[in-house]
Amino acid sequence: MKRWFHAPGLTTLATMATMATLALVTASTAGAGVPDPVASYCNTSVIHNDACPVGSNHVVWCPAGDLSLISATIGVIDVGGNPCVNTTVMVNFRFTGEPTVTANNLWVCGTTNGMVTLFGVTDALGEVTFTFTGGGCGCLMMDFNAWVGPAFVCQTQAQFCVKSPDMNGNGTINFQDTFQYLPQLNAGTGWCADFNCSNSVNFLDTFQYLPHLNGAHSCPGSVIPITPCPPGLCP
Ligand SMILES: [Ca+2]
Ligand SMILES: [Ca+2]
Repeated sequence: MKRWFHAPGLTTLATMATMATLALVTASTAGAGVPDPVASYCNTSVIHNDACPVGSNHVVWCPAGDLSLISATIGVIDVGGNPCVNTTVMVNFRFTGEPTVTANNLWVCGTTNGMVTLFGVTDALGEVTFTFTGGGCGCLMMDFNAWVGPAFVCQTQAQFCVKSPDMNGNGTINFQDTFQYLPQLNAGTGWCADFNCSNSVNFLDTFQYLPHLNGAHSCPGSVIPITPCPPGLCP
């Protein structure tokens, strides 16, 4: 009779073991794909295609995108510590800033009043990167927040010191910009016209300027709202 009692007992143990295994599997996959706002990250950097010091926040950019770019990288990590791959991320970007010359503007391609919402899909590292270019000379402030569906991922902000052949920051390069370039060339100095970051303005900067003028480089976009930057942030 004991065997009859043992058999149901073993069956119960086996069932309990199976349930425990299921519980473990459920626990290890419960967080898969759910972004962890602590482990996830929002980073910014400059993709340098200019002679300004690498690692600085100085950016020589052109509306056509053929100079330096500002990049924003979002890394989506789930609560299990794994990258969320092939995941659609929505990012709300906001740009504000202060042109060096009060009468000018700052321009960010693809934005409206400094705002744009973009979508991207993460790669094998769980990362997605967006790049920006524009025009104008001055201090640019960028902030953004990222979401996967309704789940918050990360947010950050950064400041950059930008300058451009589009000196007046209206999104296109033409004679109006030349009128602003020439006085600084004649003076031999001026941060905004020093396109090769040599601390002087001369024919080398003119060589930098002319292809963008001759190509009438431009992009669709909008002037960004003028907001005072931290004192002393940019030259
Ligand atoms: Ca212009
Ligand atoms: Ca120079």
